[in-house]
Amino acid sequence: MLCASVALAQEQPAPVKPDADGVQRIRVISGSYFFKPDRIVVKANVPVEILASRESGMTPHNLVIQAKEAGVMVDEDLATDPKKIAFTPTKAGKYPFYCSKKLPFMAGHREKGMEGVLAVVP
Ligand SMILES: [Cu+2]
Repeated sequence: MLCASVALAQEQPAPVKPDADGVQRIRVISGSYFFKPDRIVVKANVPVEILASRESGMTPHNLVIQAKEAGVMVDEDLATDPKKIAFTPTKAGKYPFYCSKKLPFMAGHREKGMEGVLAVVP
């Protein structure tokens, strides 16, 4: 029981602290082939702004979240200048985010590790 709760505590960091205007802001950096952080915890029904960018280089990356049930549909190409991605998740749950870029006959970026979890808590 103790072990289980310790494991759970490690797996579930505290939600992003909202700014004074009530928006949960988080900076996400992408690169070949990662997202940092790869785990984002936010509260449901509170506005979220992800400020997302990619490292310099030739490789294109994007940020995709397909969580229709939570009202979150994101598909944004990322640049070295941070891009603001705003949404308000309406339903608790764990939703994957990933990069959908892929060259023909190659493993996609998601398979190479460009994947994370958006955890929405009540
Ligand atoms: Cu990518």
